[in-house]
Formats: sequence, C-alpha cells, structure tokens
Amino acid sequence: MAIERTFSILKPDVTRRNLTGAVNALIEKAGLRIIAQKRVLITKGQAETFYAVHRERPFFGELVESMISGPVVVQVLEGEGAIQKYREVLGATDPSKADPGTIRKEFALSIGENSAHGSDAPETATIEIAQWFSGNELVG
Ligand code: IDP
Ligand code: MG
Repeated sequence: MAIERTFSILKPDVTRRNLTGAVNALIEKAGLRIIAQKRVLITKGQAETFYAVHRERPFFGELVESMISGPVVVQVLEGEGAIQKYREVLGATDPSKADPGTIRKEFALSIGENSAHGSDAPETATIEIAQWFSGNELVG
C-alpha cells in the first residue's frame, strides 16, 4: 500500500482535558507519523466551511459551537494507507460503538465531543490539508 497523508483534528474536548499527548501516543503507536501539527483557535466561519457537508444535519449548529469552544490541534499524519488506518485508530463516530483501544473508545465524551477528526478519502484529505497547512510546513 502507498504512503499517504491524512488530516487530523484533535478536538476541543481533548485540549481542554490535557489529552493531546495521550492521543498522539495512540497515533504514533499505530505507525502513523505526525509530520505537521499546530494548536489553533478556529473561527466560526472556518468551522462552518470545514463541516459544510453536514450543513443540513440537525447537529450542525452544535458541532460548529463545539469546534470553536476551545483550541484544537490540527495535524497531518503520514504512513502506509494513512487515511484508512487513521479511521481505524479513531474508531466509530459514536464512541459507544467504537472498538477498545481506539481514540474514541478511550477518550471521547459523546458522539458530538468525540475527540478527533480524520479525513474519509484521498480527495477530502488533500482539500483538508490544504485548508490548514501550506506546502512549506510539510517537511515529511
Ligand atoms: P466522522 O467524524 O466519524 O467522520 P461524520 O459523520 O463525518 O463523522 O460527522 C462529523 C462529526 O459530526 C462527528 O465526528 C461528530 O462530532 C458530529 N456528529 C455526527 N453525528 C452526530 C450526531 O448524531 N449528534 C451530534 N454530533 C454528531
Ligand atoms: Mg466525516
């Protein structure tokens, strides 16, 4: 399988509880390399753009408010089949359905505050990485 890059966000529930390092340990244990990372406070507009695909869903407002409730850590992860692998490391969207050892099973508070985001396909990974990192911030 090819070396890929995927985009990750450690959500405000993680930074609030000082769990950045604990989540990163699971990422690295899975063989994914954190090749770029920064802690930022995102604007409402940025959150709405990022989750635009969910605009019509009933939880959209709650999702945006939760993403701007505190700092997030945006990351680029690299590795063999990184996109699918990180989805596996994340676990199911609903933490009560996530497998043991996954980020969401270990750390998530609820389906809304579910600790981390990961791109779902190569196209979205490319778009999401470009939204948060410039080329010269990605040194491998
Ligand atoms: P994903 O993050 O596993 O890809 P998506 O379906 O893309 O899941 O949803 C994006 C985010 O929206 C989820 O991570 C979660 O925080 C939030 N979300 C999804 N479904 C619900 C829901 O039913 N209630 C509240 N929040 C939800
Ligand atoms: Mg998604």
